Amino acid sequence: MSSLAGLQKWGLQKGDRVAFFLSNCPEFLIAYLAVIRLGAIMVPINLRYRRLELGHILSDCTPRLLFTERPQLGFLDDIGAEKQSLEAILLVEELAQWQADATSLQAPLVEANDLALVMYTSGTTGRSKGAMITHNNVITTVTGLLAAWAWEQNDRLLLCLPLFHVHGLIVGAHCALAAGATILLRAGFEATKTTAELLSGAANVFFAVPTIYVRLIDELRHTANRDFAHMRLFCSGSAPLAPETHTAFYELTGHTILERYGMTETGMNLSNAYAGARVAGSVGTPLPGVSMRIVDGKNQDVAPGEEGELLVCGGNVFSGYWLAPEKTAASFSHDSLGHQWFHTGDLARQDPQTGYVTLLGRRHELIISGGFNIYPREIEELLTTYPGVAEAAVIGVPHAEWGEVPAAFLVCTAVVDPAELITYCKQQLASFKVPRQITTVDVLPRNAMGKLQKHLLKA
Ligand code: MCA
Ligand code: AMP
Repeated sequence: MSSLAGLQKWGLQKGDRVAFFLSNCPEFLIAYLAVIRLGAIMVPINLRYRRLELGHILSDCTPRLLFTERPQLGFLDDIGAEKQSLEAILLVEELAQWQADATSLQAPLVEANDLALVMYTSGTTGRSKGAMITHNNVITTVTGLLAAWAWEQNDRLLLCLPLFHVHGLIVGAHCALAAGATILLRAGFEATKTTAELLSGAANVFFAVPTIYVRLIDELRHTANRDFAHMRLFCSGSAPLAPETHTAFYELTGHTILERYGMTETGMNLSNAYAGARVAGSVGTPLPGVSMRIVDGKNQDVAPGEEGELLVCGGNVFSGYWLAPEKTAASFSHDSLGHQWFHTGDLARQDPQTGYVTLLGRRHELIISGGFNIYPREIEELLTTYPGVAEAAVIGVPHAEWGEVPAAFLVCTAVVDPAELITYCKQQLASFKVPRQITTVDVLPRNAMGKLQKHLLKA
């Protein structure tokens, strides 16, 4: 009996979308692999998403099937017409009923450029965009990482990151599966439990976002046993790892975190060396199969050592945004040889001597909180739908644990109770996007053209 045959018997076809709104569990991976083996497209959804985000994703990618678990059903009840494409909801608790005799299976030919995933990533326009990720994109990232990080069959990865993002799913699960290694899959990160498990010797590889390292360091400061001699690799990514975190972790554990840099649209791009230098504050050099350039505002390569926007090209780069050809076109440029370069929006500088790249910030207004992306525009649009809020501006403010958190500045035409406004936001949006600070101002700073000057709010 197999889930693959069960999904085919149900009628799942090549190109169909299947949304996953599910916690980490082995069934997540089993069903995901079945879906993509049938040539269908998996659409993972962040479990913290609420009405606005869920409604947008489901109406945009029109899945036939949704894979979820009982505790999430209430959040789906909040959504109306946006989920009308769904023909069935498959509950993880009932997966056994979806099995069929494997001898009936006739898996279609799935080719390198077929889509495996549409992953929604925060959008500059307030609505998130579905990044179309092909099988070849996944394979390129996985092949690069297997070589670069010396994956072995007897590796044991402790995986606490959510499977609904590239970091947990592709960098974590896919690499471990491709190496034939073991995955110790956990529902999430819990400082005390995860520390104990890392110390137990059960795992030898660990991937995390900087917030998790900050919490591990906190925990280790109160732990007598800090023997991590069995660990082969600690990696960090998804947000900038503060050099202080890098140093503190080394001092406590004797391990130097290997930092790497990627994006939903591109998989993994650059990495510090496994065997060579792991430089605090740097994301290293391009992974195998990835080419990079750093360009100025006119799309010309900057002089060595100068700052510019990082562009990437390679088999890892996605094939565009779902149903959004204009947004796709705006994200790429072509060089004189006809190569397509993806504009990451990340500002970078490359050390002319070592080739190591340092990320310096972002061209767009992206806020990264604990490894989750937040685009201010989405929050601003919601805030101005609240009675009495005439204008809203959201910026990221530094935060020791989360890296950054959103803060809102409002121009109001009536008295607005901040607590009620926060409750309103929480009903519609993932709670990590809800502003941590709300400040009422008479006017928002704008330049002569009327453009909002967010740097003045930061100041
Ligand atoms: C949870 N909360 C957060 C965050 N996570 N607030 C701000 N930022 C966050 N990231 C809030 C919840 O909304 C909740 O608030 C409260 O904290 C407790 O929630 P809980 O679920 O218990 O939090 P947690 O389990 O402690 O989660 C912290 C975490 C998690 C483990 C750091 O955020 C996490 O797993 N982050 C990793 C994300 C990731 O994998 N990113 C990769 C994407 P309230 O009580 O108000 O409801 S980027 C990517 O894939 C690219 C390709 C790359 O480069 O890797
Ligand atoms: P996402 O679209 O969620 O995949 O987030 C991608 C963004 O996360 C990148 O464009 C970077 O801005 C940021 N990012 C990922 N890894 C790192 C890193 N090691 N250091 C700094 N920023 C990072």
